[in-house]
Order: sequence, then C-alpha cells, then structure tokens
Amino acid sequence: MIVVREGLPVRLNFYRDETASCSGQVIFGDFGIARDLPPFKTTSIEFTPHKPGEFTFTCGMNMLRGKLIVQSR
Ligand SMILES: [Cu+2]
Repeated sequence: MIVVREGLPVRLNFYRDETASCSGQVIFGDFGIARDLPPFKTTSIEFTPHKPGEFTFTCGMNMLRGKLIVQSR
C-alpha cells in the first residue's frame, strides 16, 4: 500500500527483483500509466494525482496488485 497526497507530485521507485514475466510491467490504469520494468533495475514513475481515493495498480496481466491511496488535502 502506498499513501500519497492529492495534488502533490509523486515519484514511485519500482525495483524488479526477478525476471518472471509477470512483473515485467506495472500499470496504474486510473492514471493512464503503463511502464515496463527492466529486471534488477529501479524504474521511477512520476505523476501527480488530482483526485483522492483508493486505486489499484497491477502487473500487465492484472495478477500482481497493490493499492495506492490518495489522501485529500
Ligand atoms: Cu502478471
């Protein structure tokens, strides 16, 4: 779970600690973000959430999941 603030720029660093294809992409569908994650490297994703709420992020196959919580200011 990741907690951020509405209207403030966010940088999320994803370190992919394997080569299994499932983790090769991360998608924040509510924010229009889909990013490839090279193995054994850190990939930074930057965006600014403009609405509060709870959002799910997933792998490219919608299997791995995490939650992003945007708190209102
Ligand atoms: Cu997957």
